[in-house]
Amino acid sequence: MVGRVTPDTLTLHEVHRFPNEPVRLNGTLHWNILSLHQGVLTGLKAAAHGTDTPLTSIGIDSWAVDYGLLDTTGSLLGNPVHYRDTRTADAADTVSAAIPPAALYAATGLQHLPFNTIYQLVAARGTPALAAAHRLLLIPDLIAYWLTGEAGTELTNASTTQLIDPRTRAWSPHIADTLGIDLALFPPLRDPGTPAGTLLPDVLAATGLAHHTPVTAVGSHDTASAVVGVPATSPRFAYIATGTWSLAGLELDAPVLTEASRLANFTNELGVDGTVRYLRNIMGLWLLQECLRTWENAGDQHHLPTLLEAASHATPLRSVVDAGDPAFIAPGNMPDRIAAACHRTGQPAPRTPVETTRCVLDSLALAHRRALRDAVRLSGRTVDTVHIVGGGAHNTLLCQLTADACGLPVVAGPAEAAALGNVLIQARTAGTISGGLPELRALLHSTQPLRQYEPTGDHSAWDRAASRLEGAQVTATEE
Ligand code: LRH
Repeated sequence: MVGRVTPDTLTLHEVHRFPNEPVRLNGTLHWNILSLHQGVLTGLKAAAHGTDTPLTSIGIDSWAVDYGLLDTTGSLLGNPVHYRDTRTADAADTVSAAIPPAALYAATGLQHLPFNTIYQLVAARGTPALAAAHRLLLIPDLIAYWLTGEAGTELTNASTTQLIDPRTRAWSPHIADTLGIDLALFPPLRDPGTPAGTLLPDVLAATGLAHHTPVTAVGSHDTASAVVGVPATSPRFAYIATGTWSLAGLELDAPVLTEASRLANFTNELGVDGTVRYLRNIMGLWLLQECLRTWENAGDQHHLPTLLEAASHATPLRSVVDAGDPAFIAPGNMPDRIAAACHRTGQPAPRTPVETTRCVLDSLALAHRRALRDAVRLSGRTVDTVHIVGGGAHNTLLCQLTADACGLPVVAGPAEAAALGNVLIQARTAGTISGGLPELRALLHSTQPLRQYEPTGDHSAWDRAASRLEGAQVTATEE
């Protein structure tokens, strides 16, 4: 994506898009990291050729928690493992035997997600790759290293490792020591808005970019950049960054580390400009993507817009599932898992792809409502507007259902909030624009197309649907 920024204009232009297809090898799900790096180089080349002015800067963001290991010569020790791989299945027990969950939450403020980096590192203990590792680089830091030869650990993404103390915004040596994790593997922390090196000669040759093109550290966690990209005009906003995941919550200036917050499985990830992203992970459109993949593998191809249109006329709230349930994390037959979850909670299983789609969207809207209500209750803040950013902002049914479920107006867009948030931090670092997050958001608000949804319908229907899941959700939280 190439962004063009002035103090009162902001445009984004897609110059290259490439697939990100994980590969299962020897029973382990990997990222195809070299193909992703090649996609980055091709994209940079397209960016270099597509503009008449040299690029001011490059910023990198990606999904969180995953990492590559390098040996002493800087060579990659194997393909990074995908966070949806099941290798962490037993790691939570190992970790909680060493550090009680309440103590881990008090120290790190992270919700329990089975794939947080600490669980991956505990699962990788004793492997030859970890034994040989000299350095660990989170995915965007790995790409930055390959572009510049300079190694750093960008802070917003570092906070998803569960090895950072959200009060000090620094490593938590006690947690690392107790779990036998060597913090020296991580290169020094760097803040968004700081230099991250200039391009290596082979990158210049492959892309045609100008010498000294700087790489700038941005919110390298995609969700951190997406939250920068929320076009809020008042401080009383909630956000839902929807794409593969729905990340629903609030922006705070200090973490909430209470026991109630832990039991509600809320996370305190670190944001740009000293903020905290207080949110819960909800399965997101992954549920639907994985259904489509399952149907397609069975020879039953569906056109998403047609399916969504039909789902908008399907019976509302016929059955709902807990869209926060970790049982949906791994790839595999999603329609069957959804049907099984409906049976478990005494509801009719969806019978057709249209009914499954409606069940997914109703369930996501219900989970959005629950997360935002919990966030308000646990933080003591009030909310008057919900912003939906990310790919899900294009999904009109999801946006309307979320407005209905939350009983609040929803402002949808921009879909490319992460790329915009990334570009804005680069532009501010380069001195093209100035100001804090409210000023950056004002620029987004005045330049990006947004769509507003007002809450409609019978609000009590959502209460009744929520009560169908309550028993199941309490059990999940207590576990
Ligand atoms: C979204 C995301 C999310 C993480 C998950 C691993 O892309 O970064 O914030 O929890 O991927």
